[in-house]
Amino acid sequence: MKTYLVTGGAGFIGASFVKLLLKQYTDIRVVVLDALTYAGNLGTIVSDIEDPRCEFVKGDICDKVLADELFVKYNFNYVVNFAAESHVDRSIENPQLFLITNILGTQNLLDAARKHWVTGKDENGYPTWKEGVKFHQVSTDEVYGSLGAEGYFTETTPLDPRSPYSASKTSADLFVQAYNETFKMPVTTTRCSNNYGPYHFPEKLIPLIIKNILEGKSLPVYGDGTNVRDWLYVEDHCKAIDMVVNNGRVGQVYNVGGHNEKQNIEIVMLTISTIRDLMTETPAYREVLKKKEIINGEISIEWINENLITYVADRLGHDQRYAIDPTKIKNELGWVPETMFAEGIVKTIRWYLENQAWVEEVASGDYQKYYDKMYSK
Ligand code: NAD
Ligand code: TDX
Repeated sequence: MKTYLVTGGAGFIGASFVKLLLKQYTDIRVVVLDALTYAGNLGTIVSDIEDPRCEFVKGDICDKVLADELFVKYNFNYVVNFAAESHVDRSIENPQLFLITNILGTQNLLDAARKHWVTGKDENGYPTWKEGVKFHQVSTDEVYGSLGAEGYFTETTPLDPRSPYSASKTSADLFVQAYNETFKMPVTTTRCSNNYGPYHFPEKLIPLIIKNILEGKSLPVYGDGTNVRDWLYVEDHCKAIDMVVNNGRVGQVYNVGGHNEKQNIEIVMLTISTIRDLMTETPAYREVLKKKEIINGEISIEWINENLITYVADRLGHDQRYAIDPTKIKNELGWVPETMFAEGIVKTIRWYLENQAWVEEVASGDYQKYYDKMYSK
């Protein structure tokens, strides 16, 4: 039986990974360590932690004593580190928190793993490691910086982070590589493009646009809306991580992306048209609209159109374009994205229309203060 420590497993991607593990493997134990910050929500994994194979621990990845206790108690085979402060806009408001969680937190986990996984020394003085253990770091394409109109990020593209968020993720990646070089620690890293799908916190572009449409609010597009992101359905990302944890070569970085580049303005337009299509096809979905205009006895959706779009001040240091070349993971491990964007966006929007209770729960409290502060500028 393999025991996984999944940090940040109550967040968007970590939760999807926990669900994938429990679905895919019977003989498994999953320990979720999550501090339940504003971005973490137990409601996302409530059915998973009821499973006897899964345990939830509320705690901080920076907590040395806790990390030690967990390694002693559970004897992990794998650490998969999702826990992070993940929002670029928040990193512009409060960079220090990103250094603490993303860099110090990762280094604390690396040290706990080193303490518990090292078995001795080889003839050159390097640590020797327990059989089959691995530390996997979940990273991002943002470490490579920003592209012009052409080209793709490969694993050998020089690191060039430009936001406090990406600088902190890059530093964490470098620590992971340094532990591999210095201590021969068995590590792998994945660098993925923008994810979308269910349980995505509504401060990120796609869920924010969906939420605002349902509330009849304007749709804030930063700058001129031409910035390009490379979108990948969250389950495809998790499948890639699972493949790399199991079969990725130690010490290697794998880029993960689905060749699905879109300008932000296209994403916003597509979200508008998909919501309209779904509400035309299934009029019952109109019930979730907070803005209910009744025309001829029917809830109208005529007002859901591009007039809702508002161009707002650009993000400081806004990266223009991200695009991933996933050749390495495809050739070495056979990973390919399975959910095309046209299908994934419909699945995602349907999920939001059917899970408004989740949105309302995560968006209560601090979220409203954050939204008012960010979008009143
Ligand atoms: P998220 O913000 O939705 O979730 C982060 C989770 O980490 C939350 O559950 C939060 O409570 C937890 N957390 C935060 N600080 C913690 C701490 N100190 N100790 C323990 N838990 C803590 O983020 P996400 O979008 O799911 O991203 C997960 C990982 O994937 C991150 O490392 C991120 O950098 C990376 N990533 C994200 C994307 C994307 O598009 N969202 C793309 C590529 C890589
Ligand atoms: O209101 C908005 N309006 C807007 O135009 C928001 C929230 C975003 N945007 C733009 C900024 C970006 O160009 O949309 C694009 C996507 O923005 P985010 O959803 O904030 O994602 P991004 O900054 O690209 O970062 C995401 O992908 C890489 C994740 O949040 C990171 O954790 C991941 O590493």
